[in-house]
Amino acid sequence: MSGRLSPFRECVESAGELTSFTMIEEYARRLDQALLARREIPPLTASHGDFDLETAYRIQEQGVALRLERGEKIVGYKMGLTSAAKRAQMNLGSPIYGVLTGAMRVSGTLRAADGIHPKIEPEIAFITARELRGNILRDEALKACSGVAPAMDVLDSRFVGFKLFSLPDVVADNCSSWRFVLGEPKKPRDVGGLRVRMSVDGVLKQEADSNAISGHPLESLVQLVAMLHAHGRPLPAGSIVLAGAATAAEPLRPGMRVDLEVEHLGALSLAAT
Ligand code: OOG
Ligand code: MG
Repeated sequence: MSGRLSPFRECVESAGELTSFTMIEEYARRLDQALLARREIPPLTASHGDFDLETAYRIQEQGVALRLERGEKIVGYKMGLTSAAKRAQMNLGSPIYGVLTGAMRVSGTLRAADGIHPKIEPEIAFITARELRGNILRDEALKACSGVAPAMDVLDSRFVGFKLFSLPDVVADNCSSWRFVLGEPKKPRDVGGLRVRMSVDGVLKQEADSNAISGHPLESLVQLVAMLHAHGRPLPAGSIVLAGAATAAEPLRPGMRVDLEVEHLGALSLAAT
């Protein structure tokens, strides 16, 4: 190690708050270019040093702004690392959120080769009918929903090997969001204690109780609303919210068919070409 900082880091460290905005824009641009070029990059904290979670959410927001400039629209949010299985798989510690845009939504089929190293995981989604903000109870959260549905989160990390990144890295990378699939919404009901089963090519690969998601999937919605509130934002009416994976994720490769079944909520399939 020469001990020399990169020219970029030197510039960031030399000029305080003003350049920290430049840093946020620069990191967001790098992640966006990696997404568009389907090219993995080293974790930001590995190449340029640590930054905190608040900075990470600002990088995420800036990255979403780049998508909105391309005409994408925000349709909701996803929670991540809400289950012990996911936290163990990624070796990362606490719930985080990312933004979903309409361009991320797919149904039926998906070209896995359009991603870098995609993975798929079983989730439960809420569709909200009323704005939610602040500190709310689970009952209030459920009453504000127009539907609940099985869903699959199709992740893709912009970071090398989909591993060895920190919590701020993954938050900056919009929580590895890439695509998502939403099942037919059902009338709101208690989504606690439901069997969740995900099969790949007809073989059961992941199975859990829905309460593996933060003790109860509704808790995840409650936590999202509180986290958005801490950033001065409500959860708008009409949002799609993915509660976070109930199990570890499976690699998604061309030719695979993935089936999800959530007890009482129905089934959902995705074929990767
Ligand atoms: C982070 C995203 C986590 C979930 O449901 O836990 C997530 C990752 O696994 O790279 O979407
Ligand atoms: Mg997920």
